[in-house]
Amino acid sequence: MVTLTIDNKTVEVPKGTTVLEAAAKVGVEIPTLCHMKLDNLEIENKPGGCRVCLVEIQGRKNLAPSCVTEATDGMIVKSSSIRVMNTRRTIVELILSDHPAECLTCAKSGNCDLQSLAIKMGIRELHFSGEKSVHREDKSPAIIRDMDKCIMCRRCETMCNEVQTVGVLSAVNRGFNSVVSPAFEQDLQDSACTYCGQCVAVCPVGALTERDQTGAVIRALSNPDKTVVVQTAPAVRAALGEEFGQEAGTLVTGKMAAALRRLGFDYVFDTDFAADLTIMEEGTELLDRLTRHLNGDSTVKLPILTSCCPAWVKFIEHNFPSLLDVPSSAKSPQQMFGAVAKNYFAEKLNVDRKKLVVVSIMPCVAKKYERGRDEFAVDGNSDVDFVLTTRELSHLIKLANIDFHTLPDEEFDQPMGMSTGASVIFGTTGGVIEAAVRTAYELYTKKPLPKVEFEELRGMEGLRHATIDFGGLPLHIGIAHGLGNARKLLEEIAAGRSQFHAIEIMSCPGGCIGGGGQPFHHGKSDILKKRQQAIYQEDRNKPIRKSHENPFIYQLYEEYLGEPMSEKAHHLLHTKYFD
Ligand code: HC1
Ligand code: SF4
Repeated sequence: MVTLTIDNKTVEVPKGTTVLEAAAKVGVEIPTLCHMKLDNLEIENKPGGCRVCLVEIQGRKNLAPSCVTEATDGMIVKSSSIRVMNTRRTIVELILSDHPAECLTCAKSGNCDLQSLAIKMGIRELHFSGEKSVHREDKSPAIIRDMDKCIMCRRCETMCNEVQTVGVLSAVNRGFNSVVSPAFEQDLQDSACTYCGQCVAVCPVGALTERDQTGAVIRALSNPDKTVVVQTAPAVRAALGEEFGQEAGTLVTGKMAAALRRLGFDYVFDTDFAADLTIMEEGTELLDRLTRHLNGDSTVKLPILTSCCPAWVKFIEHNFPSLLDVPSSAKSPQQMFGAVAKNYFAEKLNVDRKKLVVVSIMPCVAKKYERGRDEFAVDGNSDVDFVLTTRELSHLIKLANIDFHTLPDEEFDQPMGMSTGASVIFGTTGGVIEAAVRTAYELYTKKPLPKVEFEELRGMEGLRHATIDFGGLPLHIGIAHGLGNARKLLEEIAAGRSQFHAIEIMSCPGGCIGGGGQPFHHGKSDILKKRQQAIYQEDRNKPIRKSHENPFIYQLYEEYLGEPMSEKAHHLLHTKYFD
Protein backbone atom coordinates (compact mmCIF):
# COMPACT_ATOMS: atom_id res chain seq x y z
CA MET A 1 0.00 0.00 0.00
CA VAL A 2 1.08 3.62 -0.51
CA THR A 3 -0.10 6.73 1.30
CA LEU A 4 -0.40 10.09 -0.41
CA THR A 5 -2.14 13.43 0.01
CA ILE A 6 -4.52 14.82 -2.58
CA ASP A 7 -5.93 18.31 -1.98
CA ASN A 8 -4.97 17.97 1.69
CA LYS A 9 -6.80 14.66 2.04
CA THR A 10 -4.76 11.62 2.99
CA VAL A 11 -5.49 8.41 1.13
CA GLU A 12 -4.06 4.91 1.25
CA VAL A 13 -4.22 2.85 -1.94
CA PRO A 14 -2.67 -0.35 -3.29
CA LYS A 15 0.59 0.05 -5.20
CA GLY A 16 -0.10 0.51 -8.90
CA THR A 17 -3.17 2.71 -8.35
CA THR A 18 -3.23 5.84 -10.48
CA VAL A 19 -3.53 9.31 -8.98
CA LEU A 20 -6.92 9.65 -10.72
CA GLU A 21 -8.25 6.54 -8.96
CA ALA A 22 -6.73 7.52 -5.63
CA ALA A 23 -8.39 10.94 -5.89
CA ALA A 24 -11.78 9.36 -6.59
CA LYS A 25 -11.37 7.32 -3.43
CA VAL A 26 -11.36 10.47 -1.29
CA GLY A 27 -14.10 12.19 -3.28
CA VAL A 28 -11.83 14.40 -5.36
CA GLU A 29 -13.26 14.35 -8.86
CA ILE A 30 -10.60 15.10 -11.44
CA PRO A 31 -12.16 15.81 -14.86
CA THR A 32 -11.12 13.78 -17.90
CA LEU A 33 -12.38 13.26 -21.42
CA CYS A 34 -10.46 10.23 -22.63
CA HIS A 35 -10.24 8.09 -19.52
CA MET A 36 -12.94 5.40 -19.28
CA LYS A 37 -13.23 2.61 -16.76
CA LEU A 38 -15.91 0.03 -17.50
CA ASP A 39 -16.23 -1.75 -14.19
CA ASN A 40 -18.71 -4.22 -15.65
CA LEU A 41 -15.96 -5.44 -18.00
CA GLU A 42 -12.80 -4.61 -16.10
CA ILE A 43 -11.66 -2.60 -19.10
CA GLU A 44 -9.84 0.70 -18.87
CA ASN A 45 -9.13 3.22 -21.62
CA LYS A 46 -6.28 5.45 -20.57
CA PRO A 47 -4.32 6.78 -23.50
CA GLY A 48 -3.42 9.86 -21.44
CA GLY A 49 -4.31 11.81 -24.53
CA CYS A 50 -6.72 14.59 -23.62
CA ARG A 51 -4.51 15.97 -20.80
CA VAL A 52 -7.58 17.40 -19.04
CA CYS A 53 -6.75 15.40 -15.90
CA LEU A 54 -3.41 17.14 -15.31
CA VAL A 55 -2.44 17.65 -11.67
CA GLU A 56 0.41 19.34 -9.83
CA ILE A 57 2.74 17.02 -7.91
CA GLN A 58 5.02 18.60 -5.33
CA GLY A 59 8.66 18.38 -6.40
CA ARG A 60 7.90 17.79 -10.09
CA LYS A 61 8.49 20.51 -12.67
CA ASN A 62 5.78 19.51 -15.13
CA LEU A 63 2.11 18.89 -14.52
CA ALA A 64 1.25 15.19 -14.74
CA PRO A 65 -1.74 13.42 -16.36
CA SER A 66 -3.35 11.76 -13.33
CA CYS A 67 -4.91 8.89 -15.32
CA VAL A 68 -1.49 7.46 -16.20
CA THR A 69 0.56 8.61 -13.19
CA GLU A 70 1.06 6.01 -10.50
CA ALA A 71 0.44 7.10 -6.93
CA THR A 72 3.59 6.80 -4.82
CA ASP A 73 4.28 6.92 -1.12
CA GLY A 74 4.43 10.43 0.31
CA MET A 75 3.22 12.09 -2.90
CA ILE A 76 1.55 15.48 -2.42
CA VAL A 77 -0.95 16.26 -5.19
CA LYS A 78 -2.94 19.38 -5.99
CA SER A 79 -5.78 18.76 -8.40
CA SER A 80 -7.13 22.29 -8.62
CA SER A 81 -4.35 24.81 -7.97
CA ILE A 82 -4.43 28.02 -10.00
CA ARG A 83 -1.72 26.62 -12.24
CA VAL A 84 -3.70 23.43 -12.84
CA MET A 85 -6.94 25.28 -13.48
CA ASN A 86 -5.32 27.68 -15.95
CA THR A 87 -3.65 24.88 -17.86
CA ARG A 88 -6.77 22.72 -17.85
CA ARG A 89 -8.80 25.61 -19.15
CA THR A 90 -6.30 26.27 -21.92
CA ILE A 91 -6.41 22.59 -22.89
CA VAL A 92 -10.22 22.60 -23.08
CA GLU A 93 -10.12 25.82 -25.11
CA LEU A 94 -7.64 24.20 -27.51
CA ILE A 95 -9.91 21.17 -27.91
CA LEU A 96 -12.86 23.50 -28.53
CA SER A 97 -10.88 25.48 -31.10
CA ASP A 98 -11.00 22.38 -33.34
CA HIS A 99 -14.58 21.47 -32.48
CA PRO A 100 -17.72 22.62 -34.28
CA ALA A 101 -19.85 24.93 -32.14
CA GLU A 102 -23.03 23.05 -33.00
CA CYS A 103 -24.35 22.48 -29.51
CA LEU A 104 -27.83 23.75 -30.45
CA THR A 105 -28.37 20.95 -32.95
CA CYS A 106 -25.96 18.25 -31.77
CA ALA A 107 -27.60 14.92 -30.89
CA LYS A 108 -25.36 14.72 -27.84
CA SER A 109 -26.26 18.14 -26.44
CA GLY A 110 -27.06 17.73 -22.76
CA ASN A 111 -25.13 14.47 -22.57
CA CYS A 112 -21.78 15.69 -23.90
CA ASP A 113 -18.76 15.54 -21.57
CA LEU A 114 -16.96 18.31 -23.47
CA GLN A 115 -19.99 20.60 -23.24
CA SER A 116 -20.33 19.89 -19.50
CA LEU A 117 -16.66 20.66 -18.96
CA ALA A 118 -16.87 23.94 -20.90
CA ILE A 119 -19.92 24.92 -18.84
CA LYS A 120 -18.21 23.96 -15.58
CA MET A 121 -15.13 25.96 -16.50
CA GLY A 122 -17.20 28.96 -17.53
CA ILE A 123 -15.62 29.14 -20.96
CA ARG A 124 -17.27 32.03 -22.79
CA GLU A 125 -14.78 32.78 -25.54
CA LEU A 126 -11.98 30.96 -27.29
CA HIS A 127 -8.58 32.56 -27.43
CA PHE A 128 -7.31 30.35 -30.22
CA SER A 129 -8.70 30.55 -33.73
CA GLY A 130 -7.39 27.05 -34.42
CA GLU A 131 -7.62 25.13 -37.63
CA LYS A 132 -10.99 23.45 -37.99
CA SER A 133 -10.67 20.02 -39.52
CA VAL A 134 -13.45 19.11 -41.95
CA HIS A 135 -14.40 15.50 -42.57
CA ARG A 136 -17.09 13.83 -44.59
CA GLU A 137 -20.05 12.73 -42.45
CA ASP A 138 -20.59 8.97 -42.52
CA LYS A 139 -24.27 8.04 -42.28
CA SER A 140 -24.90 4.33 -41.91
CA PRO A 141 -28.43 2.97 -41.39
CA ALA A 142 -27.84 2.89 -37.64
CA ILE A 143 -24.92 5.12 -36.67
CA ILE A 144 -23.72 8.55 -37.75
CA ARG A 145 -19.98 9.24 -37.56
CA ASP A 146 -19.30 12.96 -37.45
CA MET A 147 -15.54 13.09 -37.24
CA ASP A 148 -15.43 16.88 -37.02
CA LYS A 149 -16.56 16.29 -33.45
CA CYS A 150 -14.06 13.52 -32.66
CA ILE A 151 -11.66 14.47 -29.84
CA MET A 152 -9.46 11.40 -30.31
CA CYS A 153 -10.17 9.99 -26.87
CA ARG A 154 -10.01 6.46 -28.37
CA ARG A 155 -12.79 5.12 -26.15
CA CYS A 156 -14.66 3.77 -29.18
CA GLU A 157 -11.51 2.03 -30.37
CA THR A 158 -11.11 0.27 -27.02
CA MET A 159 -14.75 -0.78 -27.09
CA CYS A 160 -14.74 -2.02 -30.68
CA ASN A 161 -11.37 -3.73 -30.56
CA GLU A 162 -10.88 -4.99 -27.02
CA VAL A 163 -14.44 -5.70 -25.86
CA GLN A 164 -16.24 -6.54 -29.08
CA THR A 165 -13.17 -7.78 -31.02
CA VAL A 166 -14.75 -6.44 -34.20
CA GLY A 167 -11.68 -4.34 -34.91
CA VAL A 168 -13.36 -1.83 -37.16
CA LEU A 169 -12.15 1.39 -35.58
CA SER A 170 -8.61 2.70 -35.37
CA ALA A 171 -6.85 6.04 -35.51
CA VAL A 172 -5.74 7.14 -38.97
CA ASN A 173 -3.83 10.20 -40.26
CA ARG A 174 -1.96 12.73 -38.18
CA GLY A 175 -2.43 16.17 -36.66
CA PHE A 176 -5.67 17.94 -37.54
CA ASN A 177 -6.50 15.18 -40.01
CA SER A 178 -6.42 12.42 -37.42
CA VAL A 179 -9.69 10.57 -36.90
CA VAL A 180 -10.90 7.24 -35.68
CA SER A 181 -12.11 5.37 -38.72
CA PRO A 182 -12.62 2.03 -40.44
CA ALA A 183 -9.67 0.95 -42.59
CA PHE A 184 -8.95 3.13 -45.64
CA GLU A 185 -11.47 5.64 -44.28
CA GLN A 186 -14.31 3.47 -45.54
CA ASP A 187 -17.84 4.20 -44.43
CA LEU A 188 -19.10 2.04 -41.56
CA GLN A 189 -21.60 0.33 -43.82
CA ASP A 190 -18.80 -0.92 -46.07
CA SER A 191 -16.93 -2.34 -43.10
CA ALA A 192 -17.52 -5.32 -40.82
CA CYS A 193 -19.20 -3.06 -38.23
CA THR A 194 -22.01 -4.91 -36.48
CA TYR A 195 -23.86 -1.73 -35.46
CA CYS A 196 -23.79 -3.00 -31.87
CA GLY A 197 -23.65 0.68 -30.86
CA GLN A 198 -21.26 0.12 -27.97
CA CYS A 199 -18.94 2.77 -29.46
CA VAL A 200 -21.90 5.18 -29.42
CA ALA A 201 -22.51 4.30 -25.77
CA VAL A 202 -19.00 5.38 -24.74
CA CYS A 203 -18.35 8.35 -27.05
CA PRO A 204 -18.02 11.37 -24.73
CA VAL A 205 -19.06 13.85 -27.45
CA GLY A 206 -21.31 13.82 -30.52
CA ALA A 207 -18.86 12.10 -32.87
CA LEU A 208 -20.78 8.81 -32.78
CA THR A 209 -24.55 8.92 -32.44
CA GLU A 210 -27.49 6.80 -33.44
CA ARG A 211 -29.34 7.68 -36.63
CA ASP A 212 -32.39 9.50 -35.37
CA GLN A 213 -35.79 8.68 -36.90
CA THR A 214 -37.88 10.81 -34.53
CA GLY A 215 -38.90 13.25 -37.29
CA ALA A 216 -40.16 10.42 -39.49
CA VAL A 217 -42.20 8.99 -36.59
CA ILE A 218 -43.75 12.39 -35.87
CA ARG A 219 -44.71 12.71 -39.57
CA ALA A 220 -46.35 9.26 -39.48
CA LEU A 221 -48.25 10.12 -36.29
CA SER A 222 -49.60 13.30 -37.84
CA ASN A 223 -50.70 11.62 -41.07
CA PRO A 224 -54.42 10.80 -40.84
CA ASP A 225 -54.06 8.18 -43.60
CA LYS A 226 -51.76 6.03 -41.49
CA THR A 227 -52.52 3.61 -38.69
CA VAL A 228 -49.48 3.70 -36.45
CA VAL A 229 -48.60 0.72 -34.28
CA VAL A 230 -45.81 0.73 -31.71
CA GLN A 231 -43.95 -2.16 -30.04
CA THR A 232 -41.64 -1.81 -27.03
CA ALA A 233 -38.67 -4.08 -26.43
CA PRO A 234 -38.29 -5.90 -23.09
CA ALA A 235 -35.28 -3.90 -21.86
CA VAL A 236 -36.74 -0.43 -22.47
CA ARG A 237 -39.10 -0.57 -19.48
CA ALA A 238 -36.17 -1.24 -17.14
CA ALA A 239 -34.22 1.88 -18.16
CA LEU A 240 -36.51 4.56 -19.63
CA GLY A 241 -37.23 5.99 -16.16
CA GLU A 242 -33.54 6.97 -15.82
CA GLU A 243 -34.05 9.57 -18.55
CA PHE A 244 -36.63 11.18 -16.26
CA GLY A 245 -34.39 11.16 -13.19
CA GLN A 246 -35.64 7.91 -11.70
CA GLU A 247 -33.38 5.45 -9.92
CA ALA A 248 -31.82 2.78 -12.19
CA GLY A 249 -33.97 -0.33 -12.10
CA THR A 250 -37.28 1.51 -11.74
CA LEU A 251 -39.85 -0.34 -13.83
CA VAL A 252 -41.93 2.07 -15.92
CA THR A 253 -43.92 -0.35 -18.08
CA GLY A 254 -47.32 1.22 -17.36
CA LYS A 255 -46.13 4.82 -17.68
CA MET A 256 -44.37 3.97 -20.93
CA ALA A 257 -47.59 2.54 -22.38
CA ALA A 258 -49.49 5.64 -21.21
CA ALA A 259 -46.91 7.99 -22.74
CA LEU A 260 -47.04 6.19 -26.09
CA ARG A 261 -50.83 6.45 -26.11
CA ARG A 262 -50.62 10.19 -25.42
CA LEU A 263 -48.12 10.57 -28.22
CA GLY A 264 -50.88 9.38 -30.55
CA PHE A 265 -49.99 5.81 -31.42
CA ASP A 266 -53.13 3.98 -32.51
CA TYR A 267 -52.10 0.66 -30.97
CA VAL A 268 -49.61 0.31 -28.14
CA PHE A 269 -48.26 -3.23 -28.36
CA ASP A 270 -45.35 -5.11 -26.87
CA THR A 271 -42.33 -6.80 -28.46
CA ASP A 272 -42.63 -9.21 -25.53
CA PHE A 273 -45.59 -10.79 -27.28
CA ALA A 274 -43.32 -11.57 -30.22
CA ALA A 275 -40.64 -12.86 -27.86
CA ASP A 276 -43.15 -15.49 -26.74
CA LEU A 277 -43.72 -16.30 -30.39
CA THR A 278 -39.95 -16.56 -30.92
CA ILE A 279 -39.77 -19.11 -28.13
CA MET A 280 -42.46 -21.21 -29.79
CA GLU A 281 -40.49 -21.29 -33.04
CA GLU A 282 -36.97 -21.41 -31.63
CA GLY A 283 -37.91 -23.89 -28.88
CA THR A 284 -39.53 -26.19 -31.44
CA GLU A 285 -36.46 -25.91 -33.65
CA LEU A 286 -34.22 -26.79 -30.69
CA LEU A 287 -36.31 -29.85 -29.87
CA ASP A 288 -36.40 -30.88 -33.52
CA ARG A 289 -32.61 -30.67 -33.85
CA LEU A 290 -32.14 -32.40 -30.50
CA THR A 291 -34.45 -35.30 -31.33
CA ARG A 292 -32.83 -35.82 -34.72
CA HIS A 293 -29.40 -35.73 -33.09
CA LEU A 294 -30.48 -38.30 -30.48
CA ASN A 295 -31.82 -40.47 -33.31
CA GLY A 296 -28.38 -40.53 -34.88
CA ASP A 297 -28.82 -37.91 -37.63
CA SER A 298 -25.24 -36.75 -38.16
CA THR A 299 -26.24 -33.87 -40.46
CA VAL A 300 -28.01 -31.99 -37.70
CA LYS A 301 -26.35 -28.81 -36.47
CA LEU A 302 -25.80 -28.47 -32.75
CA PRO A 303 -25.44 -26.34 -30.76
CA ILE A 304 -28.33 -24.19 -31.88
CA LEU A 305 -27.59 -20.49 -31.44
CA THR A 306 -30.17 -17.86 -30.55
CA SER A 307 -30.69 -15.39 -33.34
CA CYS A 308 -32.57 -12.41 -31.95
CA CYS A 309 -29.65 -9.99 -31.66
CA PRO A 310 -28.99 -8.32 -35.05
CA ALA A 311 -25.45 -7.19 -34.24
CA TRP A 312 -24.58 -10.74 -33.33
CA VAL A 313 -26.12 -11.98 -36.59
CA LYS A 314 -24.02 -9.47 -38.55
CA PHE A 315 -20.95 -10.54 -36.56
CA ILE A 316 -21.34 -14.21 -37.51
CA GLU A 317 -22.10 -13.29 -41.12
CA HIS A 318 -18.82 -11.35 -41.41
CA ASN A 319 -16.57 -13.46 -39.24
CA PHE A 320 -17.79 -17.05 -39.38
CA PRO A 321 -19.46 -17.52 -42.79
CA SER A 322 -18.99 -21.28 -42.57
CA LEU A 323 -21.29 -21.40 -39.52
CA LEU A 324 -24.36 -19.72 -41.00
CA ASP A 325 -26.47 -22.87 -40.72
CA VAL A 326 -25.86 -23.05 -36.96
CA PRO A 327 -28.03 -20.19 -35.60
CA SER A 328 -31.75 -20.74 -35.27
CA SER A 329 -33.56 -19.60 -38.39
CA ALA A 330 -36.17 -17.84 -36.23
CA LYS A 331 -36.44 -14.11 -36.89
CA SER A 332 -35.89 -11.79 -33.96
CA PRO A 333 -38.93 -10.76 -31.91
CA GLN A 334 -38.75 -7.28 -33.48
CA GLN A 335 -39.06 -8.77 -36.95
CA MET A 336 -41.64 -11.41 -35.95
CA PHE A 337 -43.74 -8.60 -34.54
CA GLY A 338 -43.41 -6.64 -37.79
CA ALA A 339 -44.33 -9.65 -39.90
CA VAL A 340 -47.40 -10.47 -37.78
CA ALA A 341 -48.45 -6.79 -37.68
CA LYS A 342 -48.12 -6.22 -41.43
CA ASN A 343 -49.88 -9.47 -42.32
CA TYR A 344 -52.23 -10.89 -39.66
CA PHE A 345 -53.06 -7.60 -37.93
CA ALA A 346 -53.32 -5.52 -41.12
CA GLU A 347 -55.72 -8.15 -42.51
CA LYS A 348 -57.76 -8.02 -39.28
CA LEU A 349 -58.01 -4.25 -39.52
CA ASN A 350 -58.59 -4.43 -43.24
CA VAL A 351 -55.79 -1.94 -43.76
CA ASP A 352 -53.29 -2.08 -46.62
CA ARG A 353 -49.84 -2.90 -45.19
CA LYS A 354 -48.48 0.27 -46.79
CA LYS A 355 -50.87 2.30 -44.64
CA LEU A 356 -49.92 0.50 -41.46
CA VAL A 357 -46.79 1.99 -39.91
CA VAL A 358 -44.86 -0.16 -37.43
CA VAL A 359 -42.58 1.68 -35.00
CA SER A 360 -40.23 -0.10 -32.59
CA ILE A 361 -38.86 1.29 -29.37
CA MET A 362 -35.59 -0.52 -28.80
CA PRO A 363 -32.63 -0.36 -26.42
CA CYS A 364 -30.54 -1.12 -29.45
CA VAL A 365 -28.88 0.74 -32.29
CA ALA A 366 -28.50 -2.34 -34.51
CA LYS A 367 -32.29 -2.78 -34.64
CA LYS A 368 -32.30 0.30 -36.90
CA TYR A 369 -30.13 -1.64 -39.32
CA GLU A 370 -32.05 -4.91 -38.88
CA ARG A 371 -35.36 -3.33 -39.85
CA GLY A 372 -33.87 -2.26 -43.17
CA ARG A 373 -32.51 -5.65 -44.24
CA ASP A 374 -33.94 -6.59 -47.64
CA GLU A 375 -35.36 -9.91 -46.47
CA PHE A 376 -37.64 -8.12 -43.99
CA ALA A 377 -39.62 -6.24 -46.65
CA VAL A 378 -42.40 -7.07 -49.07
CA ASP A 379 -42.31 -5.13 -52.37
CA GLY A 380 -40.10 -2.53 -50.74
CA ASN A 381 -42.42 -2.10 -47.75
CA SER A 382 -40.53 -3.00 -44.57
CA ASP A 383 -42.21 -5.04 -41.84
CA VAL A 384 -40.85 -2.52 -39.34
CA ASP A 385 -40.81 1.05 -40.60
CA PHE A 386 -38.96 3.00 -37.93
CA VAL A 387 -36.90 2.26 -34.85
CA LEU A 388 -36.38 4.70 -31.99
CA THR A 389 -33.96 4.01 -29.16
CA THR A 390 -34.91 4.34 -25.49
CA ARG A 391 -33.10 7.69 -25.49
CA GLU A 392 -34.99 8.90 -28.56
CA LEU A 393 -38.32 7.91 -27.00
CA SER A 394 -37.46 9.97 -23.93
CA HIS A 395 -36.73 12.99 -26.18
CA LEU A 396 -40.07 12.52 -27.92
CA ILE A 397 -41.94 12.35 -24.59
CA LYS A 398 -40.18 15.54 -23.44
CA LEU A 399 -40.87 17.21 -26.78
CA ALA A 400 -44.59 16.45 -26.40
CA ASN A 401 -44.52 18.07 -22.95
CA ILE A 402 -45.81 14.91 -21.28
CA ASP A 403 -45.22 14.89 -17.53
CA PHE A 404 -43.89 11.35 -17.30
CA HIS A 405 -43.98 11.19 -13.49
CA THR A 406 -47.69 11.90 -13.16
CA LEU A 407 -48.79 9.47 -15.89
CA PRO A 408 -51.05 6.66 -14.73
CA ASP A 409 -49.92 3.07 -15.25
CA GLU A 410 -51.75 1.80 -18.31
CA GLU A 411 -51.94 -1.59 -19.98
CA PHE A 412 -50.81 -2.51 -23.49
CA ASP A 413 -53.49 -2.94 -26.14
CA GLN A 414 -54.60 -6.44 -27.07
CA PRO A 415 -53.99 -8.86 -28.63
CA MET A 416 -50.34 -8.11 -29.42
CA GLY A 417 -49.71 -6.61 -26.01
CA MET A 418 -50.25 -9.96 -24.28
CA SER A 419 -47.03 -11.50 -22.98
CA THR A 420 -45.57 -13.77 -20.33
CA GLY A 421 -42.75 -13.49 -17.82
CA ALA A 422 -40.59 -15.62 -20.11
CA SER A 423 -40.62 -12.93 -22.77
CA VAL A 424 -39.57 -10.02 -20.59
CA ILE A 425 -36.40 -11.77 -19.41
CA PHE A 426 -35.19 -11.66 -23.04
CA GLY A 427 -33.95 -8.21 -22.03
CA THR A 428 -31.05 -9.49 -19.92
CA THR A 429 -28.16 -11.85 -20.63
CA GLY A 430 -29.31 -15.44 -20.09
CA GLY A 431 -32.98 -14.56 -20.44
CA VAL A 432 -33.62 -15.81 -23.96
CA ILE A 433 -32.22 -19.24 -23.21
CA GLU A 434 -34.04 -19.40 -19.84
CA ALA A 435 -37.30 -18.60 -21.63
CA ALA A 436 -36.55 -21.28 -24.24
CA VAL A 437 -35.71 -23.84 -21.53
CA ARG A 438 -38.99 -23.13 -19.67
CA THR A 439 -40.92 -24.09 -22.79
CA ALA A 440 -38.65 -26.76 -24.27
CA TYR A 441 -38.49 -28.61 -20.91
CA GLU A 442 -42.26 -28.95 -20.68
CA LEU A 443 -42.69 -29.86 -24.34
CA TYR A 444 -39.87 -32.43 -24.20
CA THR A 445 -40.59 -34.07 -20.84
CA LYS A 446 -44.38 -33.52 -21.02
CA LYS A 447 -44.16 -32.65 -17.31
CA PRO A 448 -44.62 -29.32 -15.55
CA LEU A 449 -41.45 -27.55 -14.49
CA PRO A 450 -40.63 -28.17 -10.83
CA LYS A 451 -39.38 -24.54 -10.66
CA VAL A 452 -39.88 -21.76 -13.20
CA GLU A 453 -36.70 -19.84 -12.41
CA PHE A 454 -33.33 -21.18 -13.56
CA GLU A 455 -30.83 -19.46 -11.29
CA GLU A 456 -27.99 -21.41 -12.90
CA LEU A 457 -28.53 -19.49 -16.16
CA ARG A 458 -28.42 -16.08 -14.49
CA GLY A 459 -25.54 -13.74 -13.71
CA MET A 460 -23.29 -11.14 -15.26
CA GLU A 461 -20.15 -13.11 -16.08
CA GLY A 462 -19.34 -12.68 -19.76
CA LEU A 463 -19.24 -16.44 -20.41
CA ARG A 464 -21.41 -18.86 -18.47
CA HIS A 465 -22.51 -22.44 -18.80
CA ALA A 466 -24.98 -24.73 -17.08
CA THR A 467 -26.43 -28.18 -17.48
CA ILE A 468 -30.19 -28.61 -17.20
CA ASP A 469 -31.69 -32.02 -16.55
CA PHE A 470 -34.33 -32.62 -19.24
CA GLY A 471 -35.92 -35.67 -17.62
CA GLY A 472 -32.70 -37.68 -17.71
CA LEU A 473 -31.16 -35.90 -20.70
CA PRO A 474 -28.43 -33.46 -19.63
CA LEU A 475 -28.84 -30.35 -21.78
CA HIS A 476 -25.61 -28.35 -21.95
CA ILE A 477 -26.15 -24.63 -22.32
CA GLY A 478 -23.68 -21.82 -23.01
CA ILE A 479 -24.23 -18.09 -22.64
CA ALA A 480 -22.09 -15.24 -23.97
CA HIS A 481 -22.64 -11.50 -23.89
CA GLY A 482 -20.27 -9.09 -25.55
CA LEU A 483 -18.96 -10.07 -28.98
CA GLY A 484 -15.46 -10.84 -27.70
CA ASN A 485 -16.99 -13.56 -25.54
CA ALA A 486 -19.18 -14.75 -28.41
CA ARG A 487 -16.09 -15.12 -30.57
CA LYS A 488 -14.60 -17.61 -28.08
CA LEU A 489 -17.66 -19.87 -28.26
CA LEU A 490 -17.83 -19.60 -32.05
CA GLU A 491 -14.19 -20.57 -32.41
CA GLU A 492 -14.93 -23.71 -30.39
CA ILE A 493 -17.86 -24.56 -32.66
CA ALA A 494 -15.77 -23.94 -35.78
CA ALA A 495 -13.08 -26.26 -34.40
CA GLY A 496 -15.69 -28.96 -33.62
CA ARG A 497 -14.96 -28.74 -29.90
CA SER A 498 -18.21 -27.26 -28.60
CA GLN A 499 -19.94 -29.38 -25.97
CA PHE A 500 -23.12 -27.32 -25.92
CA HIS A 501 -26.58 -28.17 -27.21
CA ALA A 502 -27.77 -24.57 -27.18
CA ILE A 503 -26.04 -21.21 -26.84
CA GLU A 504 -27.44 -17.73 -26.22
CA ILE A 505 -25.45 -14.85 -27.62
CA MET A 506 -26.12 -11.16 -27.08
CA SER A 507 -23.76 -8.52 -28.46
CA CYS A 508 -24.00 -5.97 -25.72
CA PRO A 509 -22.45 -6.51 -22.30
CA GLY A 510 -25.38 -7.31 -19.99
CA GLY A 511 -27.64 -8.13 -22.95
CA CYS A 512 -30.24 -5.63 -24.15
CA ILE A 513 -30.33 -3.83 -20.79
CA GLY A 514 -26.84 -2.59 -21.77
CA GLY A 515 -27.82 -1.82 -25.37
CA GLY A 516 -26.25 1.02 -27.32
CA GLY A 517 -29.54 2.94 -27.34
CA GLN A 518 -30.16 2.83 -23.58
CA PRO A 519 -29.63 5.79 -21.23
CA PHE A 520 -25.85 6.22 -20.90
CA HIS A 521 -24.66 4.02 -18.05
CA HIS A 522 -20.88 4.63 -18.38
CA GLY A 523 -20.06 0.95 -17.84
CA LYS A 524 -21.28 1.04 -14.25
CA SER A 525 -22.05 -2.51 -13.23
CA ASP A 526 -24.43 -1.44 -10.46
CA ILE A 527 -26.69 0.27 -13.02
CA LEU A 528 -26.77 -2.85 -15.19
CA LYS A 529 -27.46 -5.07 -12.19
CA LYS A 530 -30.38 -2.87 -11.12
CA ARG A 531 -31.84 -3.01 -14.64
CA GLN A 532 -31.41 -6.78 -14.58
CA GLN A 533 -33.22 -7.03 -11.25
CA ALA A 534 -36.07 -4.94 -12.67
CA ILE A 535 -36.41 -7.38 -15.56
CA TYR A 536 -36.63 -10.35 -13.16
CA GLN A 537 -39.13 -8.41 -11.04
CA GLU A 538 -41.35 -7.88 -14.09
CA ASP A 539 -41.17 -11.64 -14.75
CA ARG A 540 -42.27 -12.38 -11.18
CA ASN A 541 -45.14 -9.88 -11.53
CA LYS A 542 -46.62 -11.71 -14.53
CA PRO A 543 -49.48 -14.12 -13.96
CA ILE A 544 -48.21 -16.36 -16.81
CA ARG A 545 -44.49 -17.07 -16.99
CA LYS A 546 -44.06 -19.56 -19.84
CA SER A 547 -44.33 -18.57 -23.49
CA HIS A 548 -46.34 -21.64 -24.51
CA GLU A 549 -49.06 -20.63 -22.03
CA ASN A 550 -49.69 -17.23 -23.66
CA PRO A 551 -53.34 -17.48 -24.75
CA PHE A 552 -52.97 -15.15 -27.71
CA ILE A 553 -50.05 -17.16 -29.02
CA TYR A 554 -52.42 -20.13 -29.09
CA GLN A 555 -55.07 -18.08 -30.83
CA LEU A 556 -52.57 -16.87 -33.42
CA TYR A 557 -51.49 -20.42 -34.27
CA GLU A 558 -55.07 -21.60 -34.36
CA GLU A 559 -56.41 -18.75 -36.45
CA TYR A 560 -53.50 -18.05 -38.72
CA LEU A 561 -50.18 -19.85 -38.47
CA GLY A 562 -51.18 -23.49 -37.95
CA GLU A 563 -48.42 -24.82 -35.73
CA PRO A 564 -44.83 -23.89 -34.91
CA MET A 565 -42.51 -24.40 -37.91
CA SER A 566 -45.52 -24.87 -40.24
CA GLU A 567 -45.09 -23.65 -43.81
CA LYS A 568 -46.84 -20.39 -43.01
CA ALA A 569 -44.84 -19.94 -39.83
CA HIS A 570 -41.67 -20.56 -41.82
CA HIS A 571 -42.63 -18.02 -44.42
CA LEU A 572 -43.46 -15.29 -41.89
CA LEU A 573 -41.29 -16.03 -38.90
CA HIS A 574 -38.04 -17.52 -40.18
CA THR A 575 -35.15 -16.09 -42.15
CA LYS A 576 -31.78 -16.81 -43.78
CA TYR A 577 -28.30 -15.48 -43.13
CA PHE A 578 -25.94 -14.18 -45.77
CA ASP A 579 -22.17 -13.86 -45.97
FE1 HC1 B 1 -33.69 -7.12 -27.24
FE2 HC1 B 1 -35.10 -8.87 -28.39
S1 HC1 B 1 -34.41 -8.99 -26.22
S2 HC1 B 1 -32.96 -8.34 -29.06
O1 HC1 B 1 -32.14 -7.60 -26.57
O2 HC1 B 1 -34.86 -10.74 -28.68
O3 HC1 B 1 -33.12 -4.69 -28.80
O4 HC1 B 1 -34.97 -5.56 -25.03
O5 HC1 B 1 -36.33 -6.28 -28.33
O6 HC1 B 1 -36.08 -8.37 -31.22
O7 HC1 B 1 -37.97 -9.33 -27.41
C1 HC1 B 1 -33.30 -5.55 -28.11
C2 HC1 B 1 -34.42 -6.08 -25.83
C3 HC1 B 1 -35.45 -7.02 -28.08
C4 HC1 B 1 -35.75 -8.60 -30.12
C5 HC1 B 1 -36.90 -9.16 -27.81
FE1 SF4 C 1 -17.43 -1.42 -33.50
FE2 SF4 C 1 -19.92 -1.90 -32.60
FE3 SF4 C 1 -19.11 0.59 -33.05
FE4 SF4 C 1 -19.49 -1.02 -35.13
S1 SF4 C 1 -21.05 -0.29 -33.70
S2 SF4 C 1 -17.77 0.35 -34.85
S3 SF4 C 1 -18.86 -2.98 -34.25
S4 SF4 C 1 -18.29 -0.83 -31.50
